[in-house]
Amino acid sequence: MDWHYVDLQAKQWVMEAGDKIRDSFTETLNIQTKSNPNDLVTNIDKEIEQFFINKVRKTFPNHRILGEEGFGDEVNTLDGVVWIIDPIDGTMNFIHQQRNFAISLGVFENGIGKIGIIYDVAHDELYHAVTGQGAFMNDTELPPLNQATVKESIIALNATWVMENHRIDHNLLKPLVRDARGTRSYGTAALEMVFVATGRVDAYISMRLSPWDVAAGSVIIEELGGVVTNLRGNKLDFLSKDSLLVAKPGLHQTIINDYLKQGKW
Ligand code: 2AM
Ligand code: CA
Repeated sequence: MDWHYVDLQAKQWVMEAGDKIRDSFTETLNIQTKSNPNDLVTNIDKEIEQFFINKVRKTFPNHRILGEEGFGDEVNTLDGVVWIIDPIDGTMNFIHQQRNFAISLGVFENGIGKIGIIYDVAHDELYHAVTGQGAFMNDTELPPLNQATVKESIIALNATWVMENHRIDHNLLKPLVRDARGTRSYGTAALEMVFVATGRVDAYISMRLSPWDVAAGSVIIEELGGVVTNLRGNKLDFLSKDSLLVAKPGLHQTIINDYLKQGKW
């Protein structure tokens, strides 16, 4: 597989999709709900996913596509080449803020991440990596991630997880929130992963994300020496929903050993 060619195509399509999304800012959105009243989708999410699917199918007819809005293939294995696409990650932000959302596109071969592209449309910042060839923000290569301590870290996480909720004991993350230098919440998993990649935050935690939320980000983070697992420290399978812990290398180990193994959940 000529990954350089696949990467060039993918980036070109992502930039085109970004133009379409920016054009939509002046249009009236058609907003619908999915699994619950706060789980939103718009006509733009659907149109952008279909745009990618048409491009991939025409150019790489043997590749399969796993897309959030369900216009791709029914993907139950990662055999062969699979594109994992979230046309808009952070749809609630897209609707309410017209910023803090991203296009997220990962390409995997036999379960191994090969290409990760995340486009922060509102800031025109394209984060991209081909495995083994470095990770970049626009044309600037990102440096490898350094070690960090909890007390000097900013940790991205949603306040939901320290409120009573039906996924974890809400007391589990309290010591980590207390010991960290600060916490932040952006509402877009793809950009929160990219913020770990650039060092704007040191770790990102979520209790439940889908493959399209994390596929591209994991390629970029791992290229920089960061660590991507679920909260038990196990690798993700990119086929099912899972929890997520993304962090700088030593910090990841510390969070698992000193905080997450202590709690019952
Ligand atoms: P989305 O905007 O593509 O739905 C918000 O905290 C982050 O979690 C976003 O990346 C959002 O992706 C994702 N998210 C929101 N609801 C979700 C759900 N029910 N399952 C998995 N991920 C979700
Ligand atoms: Ca989405």
